[in-house]
Amino acid sequence: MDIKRYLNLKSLLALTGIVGLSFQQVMAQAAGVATDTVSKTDGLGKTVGYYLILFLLICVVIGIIGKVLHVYELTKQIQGKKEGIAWNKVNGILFAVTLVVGLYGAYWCYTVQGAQILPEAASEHGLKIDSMFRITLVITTIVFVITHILLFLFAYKYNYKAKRKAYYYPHNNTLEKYWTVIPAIALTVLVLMGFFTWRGITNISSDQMKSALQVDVTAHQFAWEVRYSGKDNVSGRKNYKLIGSLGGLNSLGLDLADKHNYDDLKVTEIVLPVNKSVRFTLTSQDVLHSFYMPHFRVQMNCVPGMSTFFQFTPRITTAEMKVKTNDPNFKYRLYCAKICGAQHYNMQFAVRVVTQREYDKWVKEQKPIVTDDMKKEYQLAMKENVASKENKIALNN
Ligand SMILES: [Cu+2]
Repeated sequence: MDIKRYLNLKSLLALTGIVGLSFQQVMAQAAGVATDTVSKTDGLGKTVGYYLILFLLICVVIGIIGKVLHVYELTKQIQGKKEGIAWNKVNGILFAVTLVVGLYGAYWCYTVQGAQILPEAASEHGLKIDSMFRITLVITTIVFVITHILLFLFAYKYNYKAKRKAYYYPHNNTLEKYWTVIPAIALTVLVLMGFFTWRGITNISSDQMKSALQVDVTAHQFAWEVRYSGKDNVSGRKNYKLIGSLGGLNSLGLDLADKHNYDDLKVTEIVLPVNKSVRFTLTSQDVLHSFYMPHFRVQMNCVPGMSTFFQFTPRITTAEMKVKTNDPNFKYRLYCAKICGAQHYNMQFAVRVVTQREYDKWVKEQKPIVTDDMKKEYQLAMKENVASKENKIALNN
């Protein structure tokens, strides 16, 4: 998204009326530019351009009002009148207005932006995460509304009046106890809930680990390499020293001395059978990446030099989700959630949840990751290795 295009000089000049365009024309222009450039991806460009210009316009209007008021006060002074504008009253009213506008803003966010929230969690553990999210949101919303009403209403109600004296009230132990103990209990409950939920997700017995479908994921700038573990359900060994070996064919550094590698499958789409546990083993070849599948409430860092894991059970097929979201084009996706470089936004991978039968059919069609060319190169390398060893022995003798 090229922000400069939205903020081009012409728009700004038009905004200040120098080239005589009306506000509506500027808006239309900004919206037009935005739709041309980003309509293929989403509507974000329009929103950014529109609100940026709106913000600048509001700033200009506030500036003008400020100047007008300043002139008004100066005039009063020249006329020798002491009382200009009752600023305390104005501030008080502004506080009251801020309260109403702010609370409406919060309500607007809940209804308009809240409607854009992710659909129902598509994994078993995701339901727990969502309920935790909801509880936190309800508690914080109640606290937010109460404290903000008190904050702004008091500022409005008790604005300075010459005849009114402030009530001196420096300390109250009972109040201190309440507003220390109650938030402490609430936060402890929330933190413990988070702790036990996360433990429930990550604490998996070794039997459950082994019985899960094993998928090995390697992240690099800027793509995902996904490898299914094949019939033996064991992903073959990898070694970073072997990356680029076998005449450059071994991009993942597969160790072909490990037999588990030969039935592993290279896939261009993650297909998962519904209601079956899947275990992703994650790593990175360069910088930090983050394995992020929002619909399943899954996120885990991919770290160079080590393996991380995420095991979960999808519970809604893509077909069912299309019906639930009323979107015939609905797709699950894997994203990168760690800004890893210029093409970071492009690190996407298709994910599809299907029935067991559809999965069995799909998996049969997938090609082995170890190609015939790789096998040839490996055999050649082995022969050379043997020959050089024999040469060494001969030389030593
Ligand atoms: Cu990234």
